[in-house]
Amino acid sequence: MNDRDTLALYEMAKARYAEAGVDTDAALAALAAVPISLHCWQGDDVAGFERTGGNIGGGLAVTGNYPGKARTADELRADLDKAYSLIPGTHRLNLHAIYAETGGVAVSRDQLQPEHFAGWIDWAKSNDHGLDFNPTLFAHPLADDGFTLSSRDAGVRTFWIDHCIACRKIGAAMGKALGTPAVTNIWIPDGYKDLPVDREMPRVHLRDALDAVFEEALDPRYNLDAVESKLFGIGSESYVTGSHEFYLGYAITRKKLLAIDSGHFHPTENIYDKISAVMLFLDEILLHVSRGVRWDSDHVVVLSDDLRLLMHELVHANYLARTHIGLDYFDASINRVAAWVIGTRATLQALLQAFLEPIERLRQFEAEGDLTRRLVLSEAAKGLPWGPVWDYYCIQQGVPVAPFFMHEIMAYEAAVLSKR
Ligand code: RNT
Ligand code: ZN
Repeated sequence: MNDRDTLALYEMAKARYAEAGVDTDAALAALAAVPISLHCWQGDDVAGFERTGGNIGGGLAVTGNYPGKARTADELRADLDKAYSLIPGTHRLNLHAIYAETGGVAVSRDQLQPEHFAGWIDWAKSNDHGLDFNPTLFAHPLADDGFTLSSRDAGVRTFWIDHCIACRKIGAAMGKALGTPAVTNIWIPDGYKDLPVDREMPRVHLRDALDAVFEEALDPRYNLDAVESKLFGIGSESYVTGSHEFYLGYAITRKKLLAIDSGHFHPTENIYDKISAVMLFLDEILLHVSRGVRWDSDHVVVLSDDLRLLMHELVHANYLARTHIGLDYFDASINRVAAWVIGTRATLQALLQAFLEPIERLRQFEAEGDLTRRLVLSEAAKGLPWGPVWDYYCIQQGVPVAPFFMHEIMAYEAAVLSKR
């Protein structure tokens, strides 16, 4: 198939959508305006550059040993450049504190400075990527017993409070340099493998520690704070301090962003139903789009019903301007550049499908109580030719259509990744 065929198919699809009352050109313009924050940690299995030889910890697990993972910041940036070149649109990068570039000098996490991210900021500026940021409260001796901000040890809490404060300032420096606020997201692994006797005390510590972290107000033009809940992790199966209820209450009372990760709820619980509930009480949210398979397994995001229903919410309840969309998964069993490209493209495809829904007619049936027609039309809409619209978008944005982007990834693997 060549570009001319893609264009001809697009014209047919456009006519078909017009019959359904949908403007495909408007949908593509809307899609082009939505940035996705790619997570740097897919490129090196959440290793970072501290080189302490410790475990990832934090109840996280990366499986697979596909060759070619990035070992340095330059390698990671080169891999990201390749990924962005195969994804339509302009997108962001989400960094973790362990990706600091300290010139071979060990810098304690509570001492990190914006200058340790100068390489990332320069790269982001020249490539038009906004940056987002995360303190790293795992893979560290002071996280080894499973507790950080909610530790019963005041010294441990202070270390992590100082790390989070340092990270907020780094986020603000990124936002100021790039002219778009960094979302600095705090996720902690804290929890117990077995049944605690006292479930309250760690949560009191966490509330107070977070209040200390956020004591200094930062300009929201530069930095936005988010807090991410979780249900359980490996080694924290019985209790997690930072549960959904904890952070929902915290985010509402402290006016923070709530980070909602699709893998952080019971396996049959879907985050798409949570958005319209929490948005009534919060200004903005951060999404970690992920895919749990039976547990919080962080599989590569694919175009699933869950993802489509999530994007339907953002688009049709008009939440896009209040939602920061990030990805969060790590698969070391496949080509890591492909993993970024597949997951980001799936996320964008789900968004496109939402923009292409015959929403007016669906709303009308719902308002009239004609639930049969609502179901008939939403099923029929699945068969509308969104694929040619997507392919046209790829051509328009100068990236290859699927599955042909794999040619470039295979060439990159042969020339670069396989030499590592
Ligand atoms: C862990 C959280 C968290 C991490 C990243 C690396 O369960 O989802 O967002 O995946 O910070
Ligand atoms: Zn997450």
